[in-house]
Amino acid sequence: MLYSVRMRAAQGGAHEQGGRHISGAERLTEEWRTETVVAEMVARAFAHSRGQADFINLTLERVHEEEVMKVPLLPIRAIKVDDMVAGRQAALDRLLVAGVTRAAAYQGMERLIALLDSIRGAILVDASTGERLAESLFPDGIRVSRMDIEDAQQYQDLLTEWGQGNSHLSEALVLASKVAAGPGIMAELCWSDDPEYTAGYVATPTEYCRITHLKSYGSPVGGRVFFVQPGTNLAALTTYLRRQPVLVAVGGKF
Ligand code: WAQ
Ligand code: MG
Repeated sequence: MLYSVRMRAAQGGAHEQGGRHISGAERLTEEWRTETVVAEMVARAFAHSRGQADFINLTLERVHEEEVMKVPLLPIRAIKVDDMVAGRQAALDRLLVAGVTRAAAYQGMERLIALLDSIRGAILVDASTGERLAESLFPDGIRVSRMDIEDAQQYQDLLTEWGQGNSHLSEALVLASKVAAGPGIMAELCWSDDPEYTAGYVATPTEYCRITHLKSYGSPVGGRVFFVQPGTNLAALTTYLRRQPVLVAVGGKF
């Protein structure tokens, strides 16, 4: 039996009361592991480099196996750059290759750069115009949840083989694999909100392109932008992102 376990932590009160977002996490885990997963999440919320949380929301929900969809793990491409400027240029190039227009790629990136502080969820943007979508429904962005890796041991072995042991990458790659399989997603742009973590990525339905510098060291502002094909059914897409249980399979064929 599977449980969806979700955590969001804030400082200065709950998110919905104007608290500052500190951290979040989401897992889809076997029932027998839920206590361990909850303990890990609480520890993470209390010891985050963005600050001390004073509000933590934990949600546990049973998920029926027959609702679970499987999607493939995206392969990783690594791009090493010397600094943030080169990294952002590389990211724009990848977005164009993915079919996002130049205007939308710039505007999407500008929306992340313009954030004064990190918000909880991802910003949806039209991949043709750069216009923000579904903002009134989701002013704090869309929080993707109910996803996990199917086989944690196999995944860990694979990441070790690739020389990529860190938890930022392992979590981001699972999230990006779910997002990339979403109906109407053309690309995702992300960089971390952890001050000491400058890496980010552009993901498309065919690859996760990891870029070593997408923001300056010390900045607590990160975020995600999802570029959406014009004409996409937004209700179907946001429901998929927020609610569809997804297990990401290593090396699967779908
Ligand atoms: N759904 C939607 N948006 C999210 C979610 C989610 N589940 N989790 C985080 N975000 C948004 C939110 O605005 C965060 O402030 C922002 O993304 C960054 O989240 O080495 O660490 O968890 O290849 O800080 C990418 C590079 C690391 C990894 C990403 O993101 C690598 C990272 P963070
Ligand atoms: Mg973070």
